[in-house]
Amino acid sequence: MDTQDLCQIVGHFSVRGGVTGIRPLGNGLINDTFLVETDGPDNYVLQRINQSIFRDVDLLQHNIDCVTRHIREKLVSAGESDIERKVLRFLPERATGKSYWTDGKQWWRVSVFIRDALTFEAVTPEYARCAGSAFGRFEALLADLPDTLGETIPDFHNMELRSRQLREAVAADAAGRMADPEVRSLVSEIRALEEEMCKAERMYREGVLPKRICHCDTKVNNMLFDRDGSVLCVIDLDTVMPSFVFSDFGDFLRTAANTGAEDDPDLGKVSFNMEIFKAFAGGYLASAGAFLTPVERENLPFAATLFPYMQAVRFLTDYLGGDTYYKIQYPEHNLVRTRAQWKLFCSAREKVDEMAALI
Ligand code: GN1
Ligand code: MG
Repeated sequence: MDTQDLCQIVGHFSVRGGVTGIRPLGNGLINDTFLVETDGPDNYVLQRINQSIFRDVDLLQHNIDCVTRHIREKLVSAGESDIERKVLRFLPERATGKSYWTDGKQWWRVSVFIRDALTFEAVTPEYARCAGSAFGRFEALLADLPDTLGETIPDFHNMELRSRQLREAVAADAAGRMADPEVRSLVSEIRALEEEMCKAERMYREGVLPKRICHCDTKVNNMLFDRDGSVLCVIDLDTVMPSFVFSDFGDFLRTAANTGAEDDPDLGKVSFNMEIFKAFAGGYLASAGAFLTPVERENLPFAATLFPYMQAVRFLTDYLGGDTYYKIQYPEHNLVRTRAQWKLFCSAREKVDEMAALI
């Protein structure tokens, strides 16, 4: 797709000013994202929604419209300043007024690019504390959302489902990768802990663990920071849906507390950083502490292990299935990601007692 085509797509939305440039933005693994520069007052973010993953784009955009409207109203009634930098604004499509445009084959949306914001792949403890309090606040802001949100990916963070998908991928062995002894040993190490790692779903069935509206993709690079370290805005709202609070707590730490990269080929660099845990948990408990139940609170260390575990399961499932879900840069990428997430999980698991003491 060239700049001219992208320009035409942008033309379906009511952008202000003329487009002066379009270039790829960020490194998300699912959607395609571009920065649209203009000679008008704002720049924009153009995204192609991955419709093989988000099957119901109407529902997806309905969720996003509800969430952004609700947060905006709350910020206005709290008398906040600089609101345009604190919540995303999606542009209406000119003909339909909807927040997306489709030609029936591809789905696109445009939001206003938030100025002077910083993104990170790794954070300092100080930024982690701010992020913790931002996520607690995000969940608190959405606690009284009047609209019903659908699950844009049903059972997205359901560990029982993810385990079943791994078992199915092992049985099907679609890409013939089970022949590799390393893969077989990863599968058996992962599966040995399956029961233990599916405890949230059991607690939910027993009625002792609630679902709340969560973000469900709290990777550190889904947050926009201001220069002073405070979190301006939480982005990437595709997966906002009812889930356990473990989702947001665990997925942030999975990325931020990793001393290496998500896909680090050097496992020596990967470990779970307790300084980040301490700062993030401190910030989170300061803003979410009031609504968390004792069961939620005491399982936060479990959440810190659950997400590297779940991500290892998801990357390995995709590897076994022939790399159909996550974008990859080289053939073994999903295996390298699996190894790194597994290493991170093992490191976090060694530290759960220490985490519990801090909580
Ligand atoms: C995907 O879109 P992105 O890159 O922020 C994925 C997350 C994974 C993450 C792993 C819809 O997030 O669940 O944790 O990759 N999103 C979806 O990096 O599957
Ligand atoms: Mg993202």
